[in-house]
Amino acid sequence: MRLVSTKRTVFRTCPLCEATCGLALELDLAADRAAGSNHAGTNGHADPGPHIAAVRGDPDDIFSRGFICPKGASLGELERDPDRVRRPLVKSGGDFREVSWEDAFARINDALVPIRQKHGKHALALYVGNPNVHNIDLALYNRALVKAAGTRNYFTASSVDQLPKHLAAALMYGDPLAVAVPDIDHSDLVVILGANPMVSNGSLWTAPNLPGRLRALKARGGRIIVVDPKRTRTADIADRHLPIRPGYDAHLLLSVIHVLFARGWVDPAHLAGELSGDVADVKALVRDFAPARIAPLCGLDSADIEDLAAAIAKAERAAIYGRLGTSAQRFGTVTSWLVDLLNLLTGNLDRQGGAMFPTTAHSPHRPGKPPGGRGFATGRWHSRIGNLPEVMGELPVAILADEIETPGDEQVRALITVGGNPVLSTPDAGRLDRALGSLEFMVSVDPYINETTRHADVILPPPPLFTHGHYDLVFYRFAVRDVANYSPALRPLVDGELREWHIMLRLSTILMGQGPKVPFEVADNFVINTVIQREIGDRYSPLAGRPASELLAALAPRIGAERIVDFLLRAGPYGDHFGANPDGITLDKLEEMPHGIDLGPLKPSLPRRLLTENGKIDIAPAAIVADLDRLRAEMTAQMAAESAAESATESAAEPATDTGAPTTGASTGTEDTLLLIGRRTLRSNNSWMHNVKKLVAGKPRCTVQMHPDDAGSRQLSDGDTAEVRSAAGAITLPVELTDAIRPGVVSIPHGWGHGVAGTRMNVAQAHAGANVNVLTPSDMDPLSGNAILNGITVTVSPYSDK
Ligand SMILES: Nc1nc2c(c(=O)[nH]1)N[C@H]1C(S)=C(S)[C@@H](COP(=O)(O)OP(=O)(O)OC[C@H]3O[C@@H](n4cnc5c(=O)[nH]c(N)nc54)[C@H](O)[C@@H]3O)O[C@H]1N2
Ligand SMILES: Nc1nc2c(c(=O)[nH]1)N[C@H]1C(S)=C(S)[C@@H](COP(=O)(O)OP(=O)(O)OC[C@H]3O[C@@H](n4cnc5c(=O)[nH]c(N)nc54)[C@H](O)[C@@H]3O)O[C@H]1N2
Ligand SMILES: [Mo]
Repeated sequence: MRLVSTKRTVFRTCPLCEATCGLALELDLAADRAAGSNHAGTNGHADPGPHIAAVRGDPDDIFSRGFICPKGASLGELERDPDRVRRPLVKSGGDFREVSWEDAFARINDALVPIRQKHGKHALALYVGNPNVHNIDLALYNRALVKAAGTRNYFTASSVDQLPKHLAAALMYGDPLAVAVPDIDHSDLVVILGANPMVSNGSLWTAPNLPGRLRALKARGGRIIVVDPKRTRTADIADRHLPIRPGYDAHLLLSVIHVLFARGWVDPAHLAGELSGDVADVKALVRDFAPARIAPLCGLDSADIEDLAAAIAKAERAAIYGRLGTSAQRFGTVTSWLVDLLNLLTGNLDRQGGAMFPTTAHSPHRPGKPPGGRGFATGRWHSRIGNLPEVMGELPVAILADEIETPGDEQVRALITVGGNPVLSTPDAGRLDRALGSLEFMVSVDPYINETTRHADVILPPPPLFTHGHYDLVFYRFAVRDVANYSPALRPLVDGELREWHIMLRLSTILMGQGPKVPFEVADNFVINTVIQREIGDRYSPLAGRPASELLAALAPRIGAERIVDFLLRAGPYGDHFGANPDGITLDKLEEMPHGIDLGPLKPSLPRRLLTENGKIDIAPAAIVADLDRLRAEMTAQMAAESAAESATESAAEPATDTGAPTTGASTGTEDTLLLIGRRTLRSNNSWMHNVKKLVAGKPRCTVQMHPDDAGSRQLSDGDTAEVRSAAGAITLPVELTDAIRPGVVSIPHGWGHGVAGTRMNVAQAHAGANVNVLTPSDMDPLSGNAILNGITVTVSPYSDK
């Protein structure tokens, strides 16, 4: 670690989204000193620096080649934010007061230990949010906290996001992390369902400058097809846009597969010998899904479905990709399975230019291991409320409020949130907000006093960005090239700052009953030893049988998260294997390569990486096939209801209203209901970057977008205030007219609703917006437990406050 001494440029991988762009940060020490002597912010502390004077894309970054987005460009403002929490806060008499770390942890120990003694370990819940996967401290030490807590009530942002994708992968390949990504740089066709990578920069598809990569695909004669109820920026650059009715992607894909069978276009090619389950069984499953029958449900023409099938079948190399709009909806797991199935049945899975499974420099290296593993199971435990199965060790966050509010043994009475804002990001948010207010004790590890953390009794702030190293442990797993890039810490901690791995270990030892004073080294040595033992105990590891003490000595003097990263890299496929492969990667070597190292394009990896019990791909997992019954039942009911409605009105000339499906079941839609979907905007990152002035400047972005026809029939004009109401609640916000959205559908972004009392986010307060999750009922995809955030039945009407 070097101290900053002059004005200089440093290179750092952006930690904000999944694209892992390289940033060139210009640091200015003089400005640091000036800021330090001039003013302290609302948090009572000056920005501790180094001061980021300018942020540019790093043109030499081996992966992003200079690309940057508005979020990355505002990293300086974000770090300097005077509202940020910089010292531990404890609530007393309703107000937060700064305390020392010792006092904060003592308070937590005194409160949590008795609650768990009296009511058991399940009385404490954990909620872990999105930034945990963008941060080595949290990503690597989460496990210690979860184990120490031992609670079944473990919740994460995954159950409002991508759990269906993991579950489908787990059931097909035995591995929830076997997420296939479009090999965009070599594809001839990419079909994008329910994702808007031109704005989101891609998700479970790490490809910095995705806009540029999509354009390059077109420039070499490739095609893009987008399936989305809205003509998004991604749809704008596509060759074809199919404005599907929300929630009908599964139907569409079943129908596409129907066409493939009908036309004799099914050919798993190189994977034909790796399948468990009969392709003929899939054919039987899609028998009822002829385009003529399915297209009206999807709000499309049957020719659209035929054309889509033909485009995929005819393309030399195609990749089908589905994201949030196909995941956080009522058939999330079924749809995620169908996306992979379609890649598989057209020979596009695991081959160049198709959908491929990334390998990373830090993933376990197991040469010589035959395909197969232990398989995958859900439901190792169930929730107290609703008896819902655990999936990947977690329960659906949609039941958190219920677990807090429903009296009984093992009722949730205390909560720890780590880098999450569930009051804005999870369903039935109004209820959750009230429920958090009723907790006996709450701790938040977070840099803001926001809508969620204002309920905390203790807030523990992360230290500034520059005090910790960054390596993208999570998103390189989904990257379209094999890359490695490490950004070291730039300065040591100053008094009053604590690394988050320390915070996690402190909380862990408190929960293990060892009190708040166990030396960090002791707990940390335990963690690294667990990691080392797991590796050397695997007979296929390049480190099998090596003495732990030798490896530990070679990692010195690193400690904490960086030590674990070094270990994972050195044990990985390109690692130095602690001397056995002397030219291999170590963290020291990466530190000398500020623009990263490119380890090449994606390579086929099946059947080697399959972890199913029989080492084959389960093409039609039983649990998913069973859920198709729900889809069929709903479809039958809906078709009956729609044909009844049609013959009742006899009016074929009114296509503008979409009866849709209600919150989950079959249609009860009436003339004036609309279907609500979500969106992201370039200058926003979920809920937590709205306190940066330059990101919220300009026209309000938290609007309800609607088609002019839908607005007109409701006497609404552009800019009017509307009330949007659902079974769960109501919000008011401005109307934004756009013909980009499908009639019958409205779109509202999430992460807004900052106008509540008791927060400390002055800029966000002034650009409050409304909390869309007040409208989302706590319904979920039954297989994964993922919340249904898209396709919510709402009414929209003019609002008057009289
Ligand atoms: N600028 C910015 N970037 C971000 C984020 C951010 O907040 N801002 N958040 C990050 C996070 S946490 C994530 S998970 C990713 C998400 O990245 P994406 O998956 O690209 O997510 P969205 O941009 O929300 O796109 C979802 C799309 O699904 C469409 N949709 C809604 N319902 C349906 C449906 O039923 N069927 C179909 N086919 N489409 C539907 C919506 O219209 C929308 O265009 O973005 C990440 N990147
Ligand atoms: N209606 C609707 N709801 C949605 C979505 C949608 O499309 N529509 N999208 C969903 C998706 S994909 C996601 S991922 C979730 C996100 O849900 P959450 O993860 O609950 O929400 P975020 O807004 O990402 O909250 C991030 C929190 O972490 C804090 N934070 C930021 N950096 C750090 C750090 O370095 N350390 C710590 N300890 N804390 C930090 C921030 O202050 C903030 O409180 O929202 C979901 N909710
Ligand atoms: Mo997300």
